[in-house]
Amino acid sequence: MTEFFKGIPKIRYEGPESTHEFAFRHYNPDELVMGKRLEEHLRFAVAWWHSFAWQGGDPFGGQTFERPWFGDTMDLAKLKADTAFEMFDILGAPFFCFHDADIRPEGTTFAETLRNLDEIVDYIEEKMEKSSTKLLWGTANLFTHRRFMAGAATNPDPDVFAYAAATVKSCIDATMRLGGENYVLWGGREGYETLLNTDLKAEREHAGRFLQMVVDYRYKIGFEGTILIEPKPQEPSKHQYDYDVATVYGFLKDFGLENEVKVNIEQGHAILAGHSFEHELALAASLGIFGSIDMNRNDYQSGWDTDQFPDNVLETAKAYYEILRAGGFTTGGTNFDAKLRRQSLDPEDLILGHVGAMDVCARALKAAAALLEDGALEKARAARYAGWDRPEAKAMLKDGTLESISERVLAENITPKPRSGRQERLENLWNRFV
Ligand code: XUL
Ligand code: CO
Repeated sequence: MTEFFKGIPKIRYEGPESTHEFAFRHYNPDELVMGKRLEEHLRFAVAWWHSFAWQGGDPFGGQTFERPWFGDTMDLAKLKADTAFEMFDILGAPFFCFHDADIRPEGTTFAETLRNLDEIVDYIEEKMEKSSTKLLWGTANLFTHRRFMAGAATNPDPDVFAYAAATVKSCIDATMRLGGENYVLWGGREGYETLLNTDLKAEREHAGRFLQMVVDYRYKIGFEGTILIEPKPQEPSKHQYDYDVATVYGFLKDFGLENEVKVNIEQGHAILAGHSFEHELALAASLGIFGSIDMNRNDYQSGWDTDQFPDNVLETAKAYYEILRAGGFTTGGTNFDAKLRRQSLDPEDLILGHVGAMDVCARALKAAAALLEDGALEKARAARYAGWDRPEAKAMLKDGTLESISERVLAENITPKPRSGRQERLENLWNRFV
């Protein structure tokens, strides 16, 4: 045992009346919701980067956190892993997620970096044998090091493309060894700072070819997890190619990958793209590419990707409603891509940030399930489209032409009668369930 979380108890469900800080009030992993345990619905994951690697910096100031594992040696990387697994245990977290750079120090050569990764993956593998926490997904950090400043797969320099491909290969290998259920690609620097120096067509084609190689490799080694792209419109790039779900879908279609790759949708990224989280989820589900979520919240005033823990039950409930309507998670889950505020220095803050977020998600999922089971919203939605069940409406879609439809409109003197969309009534309905 490390000393880091000393004195912090294992978090247990105590019910909504509990006033104990270190307890769940709403997240009871064993509670049955729509016939499934809450833990299996939500599939919570802790993000290694925000919880253990991030040092508290912001654009105006550096490190605020002091952690005993900060530093670049393998021993410290192991101490970090020890502490991480202690936190997973305290929270009862079923999953975690990582980037290569979160778990191992960078070597002076690529070969040394690979050796470091291998050694820490061995170490994590041993820890996982004694733990019930599994790997939701792994990914490669292709954005922090200066070699990636102009992109990874979309870099003008083919040597960087090669370095990125070799890195992703090592990270898929690591993810597979640790039994990961998904592999994520987030292209933070796959975009541009200025169009003035950018060959947009070439960069997009290189990114498509790169993704085809990822999919080929996954079949080659028999990795059974889901490959996920995580859309984000900008930040750190001025413009990112994986802008939002619709853009990613167009990109996948273009490269013949729409049945191979799904999306990992992040609340804060949806907001940055000018969408709601539920919009991105509903669209992905309707396109058949919904995979997983990164749960957090952005500050609506600052306009940055602030990656805060979620605290808004209604907003979160609307998201889980779309997820449940789509049939729930399969390989995906709820990854807390969320970090402490830079003044939250204490080990307790790290635990309580997650406890609160897990409770918010549990409340939200239960409200969403109750509304879905009640059926009122789906009934109202179906009633709004009921006209499309009429034979002439079906025939119009099937073999209609502009001429045949025009003849029918004249012959039957069709005069549409506007009907209320009933938005306020449906909004009031949500209030009954949250
Ligand atoms: C960045 C972000 C990443 C990805 C993984 O905004 O969300 O942490 O989730 O690379
Ligand atoms: Co994310």
